[in-house]
Amino acid sequence: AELKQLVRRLPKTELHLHIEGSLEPDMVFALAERNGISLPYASAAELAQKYDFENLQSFLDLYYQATDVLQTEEDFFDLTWAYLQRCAAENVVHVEIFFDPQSHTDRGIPFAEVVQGIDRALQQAQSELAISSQLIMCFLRHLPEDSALETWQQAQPWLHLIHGVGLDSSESGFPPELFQRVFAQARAAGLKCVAHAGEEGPADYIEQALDLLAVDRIDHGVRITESDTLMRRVAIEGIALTVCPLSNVRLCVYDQLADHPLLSLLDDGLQVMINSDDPAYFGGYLCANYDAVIDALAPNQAQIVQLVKNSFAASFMPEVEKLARL
Ligand code: ES4
Ligand code: ZN
Repeated sequence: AELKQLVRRLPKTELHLHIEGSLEPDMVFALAERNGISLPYASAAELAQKYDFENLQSFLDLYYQATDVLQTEEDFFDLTWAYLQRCAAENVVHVEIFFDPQSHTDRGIPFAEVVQGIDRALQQAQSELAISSQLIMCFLRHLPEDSALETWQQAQPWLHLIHGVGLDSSESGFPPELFQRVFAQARAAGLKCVAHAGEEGPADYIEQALDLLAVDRIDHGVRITESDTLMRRVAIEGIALTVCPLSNVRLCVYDQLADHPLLSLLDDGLQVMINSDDPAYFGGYLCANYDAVIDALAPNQAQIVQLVKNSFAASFMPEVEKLARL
C-alpha cells in the first residue's frame, strides 16, 4: 500500500499509449449517438463483456470496429482530452501518444480532422494541466508499405505537430523489414522512430527494427528474453523497451502477471518502464498497471523508483527538461 501511494505521488511519463485504445465503452456509445451510428451492442456494459481476448488479433478486430465511432475533429478532441484528464489525476506529467491515421483515413475521415482534434487537446493539456506531450504517428503493418508511404505524404502539412513515427497492429507475419523505405523517409525528415516488436513476434523482429528501421525505442520488446545476445546489445546501446504489463496478460502473451519478465529485465540493466497501451481495453490506466505489478511481482522501492526514472530517461522530452526531472 505504501508503494502504491509512492507511485501516485511521483511524477511519471507514459510512452506507450494508443489514443484510440483509451476509447471507453461509455464514450463509444456517446459518440455513436452523437454521430447517428448504430452499434451491434445494446449497451456499454454489453460491449465491455466482449473484452475477453485470446491474442493480439482478437483484440485488434474489436478495437478497429469501435474506432469507427470517431468521426469529427471534436470526437478526436474529446477522446484525447478524456485521456489527459486521467493523466492529470494520476500525476502523469508527460505523454507520448500514438495514433493510427490509416484506421481513420481508410474510412474517409480526413487526416486533418484527426490530427487537429488530438493536437487541440494536447495544447489545452499543456496550458490547463501542465502536461507536456509528443505525438507519434503509427503505420499499420497489416497494410502494404505503399499505404504507409501514402500516409506519410498526407502527414507532410502536419509534421510540425508530429514528433515521431511508429509501427503497430498485427505483428506476426508483418516484419519490420517490410517498412524500411517509409522509416528511412521519416528519419531523414528528423522524426524519432519506434516500432512494436517482440510482443507476439520473435526476437528477430526486435533486431530488424534496430538494424533496418533504426528505431530509437522498441515498443513491448518482451520477447527479447529469448536472445541473450540481443539482451546484451540492447542494454549496452541503451535502447528502451516500453513495456505494458496488463496488455501482455490481457492479450495472453503471459498467462499471469507473475510470469512477466519486467523486473528481471530491469535487474539485467535494460531500460524498461511501465505503460498502459490500450487502457480502455486492458483493465486500467498507468497507476492500475503499477498496482498490478506491485501485487504480482512484489518489486522493492528502488525498483519502482528506477521504473519511474526510466520513463523520463527514455522519453523524447528535450534533454534540459529531462535533466530537471532526474
Ligand atoms: C496495439 Cl497492444 C497493440 N499491439 C499492436 N498494435 C496495437 N495497436 C493498438 N494496440
Ligand atoms: Zn501498443
